[in-house]
Amino acid sequence: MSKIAIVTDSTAYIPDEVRKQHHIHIIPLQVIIQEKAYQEEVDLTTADFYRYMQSSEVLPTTSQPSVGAFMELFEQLSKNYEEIISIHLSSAISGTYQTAVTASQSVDDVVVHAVDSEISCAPQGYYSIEAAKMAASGNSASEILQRIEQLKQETRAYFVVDNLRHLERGGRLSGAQALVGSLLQIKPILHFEDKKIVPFEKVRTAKKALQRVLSMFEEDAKTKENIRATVIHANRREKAEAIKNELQAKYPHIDLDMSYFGPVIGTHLGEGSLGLSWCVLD
Ligand code: MYR
Repeated sequence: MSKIAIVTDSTAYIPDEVRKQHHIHIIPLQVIIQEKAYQEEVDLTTADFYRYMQSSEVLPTTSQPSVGAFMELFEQLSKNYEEIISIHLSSAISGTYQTAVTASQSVDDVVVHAVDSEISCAPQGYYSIEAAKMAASGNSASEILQRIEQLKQETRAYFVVDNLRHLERGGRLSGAQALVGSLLQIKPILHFEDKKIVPFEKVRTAKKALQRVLSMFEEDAKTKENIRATVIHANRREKAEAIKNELQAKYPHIDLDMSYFGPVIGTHLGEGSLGLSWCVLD
């Protein structure tokens, strides 16, 4: 067994079998529905969450894991590991990373390296899987942390929401003044800049927004050899599958995958959102 444990939070949406295969430990964030807190994908499935969103007027909110939950996990891992690398969603959209830092200062017998992924979802999952593979191959924590920093530089991620009101309501959209007055008429392409979610480009229709994201991807796909990409969807499996199949047929050399926006991220993006992330590996 490796001396380094890899922890990430539930918003990486790593499938169970992959998580087990790579011994990745997950700390769940929570969705609050009518004053009741649910740990996502522990006591609320993604399917049940979207069913709830379709049928209820009362919209959910979210919350980060508690310091106590982090401490309990870190203490448990300290029995079998010397170090922990704990990788979390961007610190500008959630207090999860900061909570991991706080908990890390209160546990003995194990060195915890908290990492701000500066993003979330599939890219965060990818960093965690890479970290777990490296840990299993005997790499040191500093080698793994360095690799994550490199992967951050190599990652592109763009997403388009069906309706901006969820991001607005949750206060997770920065630079929204650029969109004032046109919130309902446009489908902005969003991305992360300096850890925050900001509009990348204003586009009139969802179709055009998606075309623009695909064309940015294709610029890399046509010229770069080693690319790993993920189509991400908020309860739009068929559309995501169609995009994935189309891209795979055009670019067979690319390692293409599909993932989803689960309950916590779905609360802030809303059903129907689509994203594409890719990493240009050297
Ligand atoms: C919390 O309550 O701490 C969780 C807040 C989560 C905010 C999520 C905002 C949307 C993130 C979109 C990620 C797209 C990655 C490709």
